[in-house]
Amino acid sequence: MLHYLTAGESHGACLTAIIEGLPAGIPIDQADINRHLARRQAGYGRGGRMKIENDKVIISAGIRGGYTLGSPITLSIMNKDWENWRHIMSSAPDAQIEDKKVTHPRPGHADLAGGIKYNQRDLRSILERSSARETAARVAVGAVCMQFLAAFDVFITSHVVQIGGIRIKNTISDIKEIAKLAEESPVRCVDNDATKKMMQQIDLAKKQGDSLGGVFEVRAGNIPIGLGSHVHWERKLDARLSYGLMSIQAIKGVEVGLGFECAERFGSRVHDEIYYDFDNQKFYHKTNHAGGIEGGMSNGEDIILRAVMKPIPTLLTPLDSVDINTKKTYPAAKERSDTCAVPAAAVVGEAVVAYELSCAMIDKFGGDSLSEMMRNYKNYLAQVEKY
Ligand code: EPS
Repeated sequence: MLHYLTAGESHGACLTAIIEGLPAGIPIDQADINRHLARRQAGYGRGGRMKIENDKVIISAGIRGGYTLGSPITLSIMNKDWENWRHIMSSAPDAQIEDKKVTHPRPGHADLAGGIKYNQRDLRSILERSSARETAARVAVGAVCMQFLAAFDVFITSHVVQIGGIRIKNTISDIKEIAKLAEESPVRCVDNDATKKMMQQIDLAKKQGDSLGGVFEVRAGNIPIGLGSHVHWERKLDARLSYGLMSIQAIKGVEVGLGFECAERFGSRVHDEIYYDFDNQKFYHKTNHAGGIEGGMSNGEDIILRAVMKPIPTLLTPLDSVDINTKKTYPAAKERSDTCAVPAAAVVGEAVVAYELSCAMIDKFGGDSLSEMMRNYKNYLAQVEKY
């Protein structure tokens, strides 16, 4: 079973992730992990923090000579901003925790519920961990998972389909084309006109001390038929992918394929008709409204998932809140933050999808080494071909 854990506070010394359960023999390219970390830092609408950080991974366990050992993999990312915060965030008893103390919880953030639940009177002790800074660790984990999946030619990408009221009109079906165009846009949007309008909306939100959310789409291609299972709720691939996406900070909803649009259509315009390609001896669907998943299992088409991110709760023109000590009304705490982080969230979305697909691949073809898994995988493909 594959599993990972992350640790680290937003302004603490570093973020750490431990991945357990990947097979031995996966080639790991550290530069490629750093490439994904840089992609997550980018995106129009990010705030001052990203000018401070330059996320780079440190690998301290589980990889030798460029290959996984099958043992737990430890990844760390240092927080450069730690230098400015060490007196406040230090683990030593003399930490100056009174500096930057937060007592006015931000509506929409974890501050109030977390403060009450963990019985903390400085809400910084909550917000430091609930911060989306943690997603840097998840992207490092996802980048390792992507390198594992690349051995099976699985390809994952993402693009932004909506920011505020601006939504792209036309969709592109070619996954590699989506990847190329998204990478060229400051907001990861494949439509040039929408890109400009999204950037204008972000400028407007920034000017008003406000924030903006949006919708991103993650796609995964070359997925073998039969990942996940119909037999039990917790093995359903769409359920597992949705769980992963919903666990990203600020994500409020997930769609698979047509998603909520299914409600508007007759069944005949929702379900994807099945055909057989005699030349290549394989089943296929002409449409992909199901987003590559039927009955909780991959059906061989591209997996298409969308997630909605709410606007970031830290507002420079703050909403009303209450001081947790005096109980009087005050403006919510103001923290330096991002105006819009939907393009970054899309990169995090790729990472969690890579992790969930890696889990499903290991469940189905699992072995202690990549070569053992590859034998299982190829045997299965031969079985599928004969079906
Ligand atoms: C975040 C607030 C901002 C973001 C941060 C998430 O950080 P700071 O409070 O240091 O300005 O930049 O995101 C990151 C640091 C990151 O790496 O994504 C928050 O409150 O969630």
